[in-house]
Amino acid sequence: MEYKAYTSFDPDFLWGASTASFQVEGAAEEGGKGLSVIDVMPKNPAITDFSVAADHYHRIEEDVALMAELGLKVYRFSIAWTRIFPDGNGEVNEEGVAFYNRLINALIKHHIEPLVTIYHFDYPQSLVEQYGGWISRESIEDYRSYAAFLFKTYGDRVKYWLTINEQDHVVRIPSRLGLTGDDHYEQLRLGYQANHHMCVATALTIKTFHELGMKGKIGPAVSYSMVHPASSHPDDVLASKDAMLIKHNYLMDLHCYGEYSYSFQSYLEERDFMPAIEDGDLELMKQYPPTMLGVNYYFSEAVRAFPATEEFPIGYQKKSLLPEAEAGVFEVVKNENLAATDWGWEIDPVGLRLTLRELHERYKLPMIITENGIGAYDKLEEGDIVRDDYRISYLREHIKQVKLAINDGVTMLGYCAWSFMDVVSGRNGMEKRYGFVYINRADFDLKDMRRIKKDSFHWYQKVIASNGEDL
Ligand code: BGP
Repeated sequence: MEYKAYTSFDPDFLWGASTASFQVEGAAEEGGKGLSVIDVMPKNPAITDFSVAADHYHRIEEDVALMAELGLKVYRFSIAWTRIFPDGNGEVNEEGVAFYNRLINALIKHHIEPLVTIYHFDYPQSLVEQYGGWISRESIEDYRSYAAFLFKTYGDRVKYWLTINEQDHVVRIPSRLGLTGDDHYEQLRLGYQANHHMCVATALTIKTFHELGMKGKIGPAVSYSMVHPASSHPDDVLASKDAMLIKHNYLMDLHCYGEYSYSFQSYLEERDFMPAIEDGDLELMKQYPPTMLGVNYYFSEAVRAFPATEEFPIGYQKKSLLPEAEAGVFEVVKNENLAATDWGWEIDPVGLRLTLRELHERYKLPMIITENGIGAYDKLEEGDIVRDDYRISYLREHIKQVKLAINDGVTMLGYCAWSFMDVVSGRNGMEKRYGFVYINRADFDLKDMRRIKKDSFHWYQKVIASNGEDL
């Protein structure tokens, strides 16, 4: 729909940018920090690890000054669980507590709202060793009590909280659960049990949030994007609806309604994936839903029907990091209408508007974009120039669609680009950059780590200063 009159962004719209602890901080074994599943992951010799990252741990004052110069209204970052509790439970590490106090105080001093992700992939390795981590029910209380500690310690200054980042990815990427071995089926089965525990832990944490009388909002940061039908053939349309369910909506239905929908339950039962559920679990989720939603959006996908055959029976999944094909359900295909990034992620700004509308219609929660951006091979030119016009154009087109979604009636609290500065990409090391600020290091050569403002920095500065009018 096109509009004659456009609503502008609210004057208190939160313009922001994001990072995550393990990708930005470095100092992986300093300051009393315990090991996380990320630190013990087998190293990929082709790409950089996370041990130094962007060295943010040693440079927060300098980095926050750059955030202030950019004009950020909000900065989304995650707390490394093992900086606070090196073993995931038990003894508190005061040095870690002090580090985040310094960061939060520096942000407040510059009038930047902190948006805190309680846990973003870097799960304590010790909890995996103690009882298997998220696949055990014991994980629920440890997460809740870690979150409660954060509320009590930082809640006087932090109003916006994200519970778990991209739970769906944690469930499907075995190393993020601390699982080893190569039994794909068993890992998936355990993944659904872990998923259930994470949902109960989220609801209990939201309950604690209310009981402590915390002001502000709380909810998960979900990876959610449209899955388009590859054609108007009804079988493809059905495949897209089913893919939306088993990729995204199953989780949102649990968080918001405490419900394994009938069709998702059938899907799980047919594959023998149904997790153990205790009495009261679903009621608890129903009673304590999120009060806001963080949305991570990079690309959309297109799917066609993938009928089960003798060769590909029900239960067959095409092996990839995230599901690309499921016999009897869907198969991801190239969308010929869209351009893609160098890593094949299809660029779909209108898909963002559709995503926000879909979420609004289904769950009616205020939302904040917690990640949106383009990974690229940025080039540092002489004179400290990075001409990232492709990034400007990607962000501009997506922000326009956020504005249109607001015109569609969606409640948006803010927009955080991924990422504030270059961080180590979750899957592709340092060669895939997302930031407004260039970090002068390569995959294996740390160089001088100096911070350099890219062209997109100056562009976003104007966007924020004009409250989204000057795009
Ligand atoms: C999301 C994660 C982020 C970030 C981003 C980009 O899944 O929440 O931590 O890494 O994806 O992904 P990548 O770095 O793999 O390109």
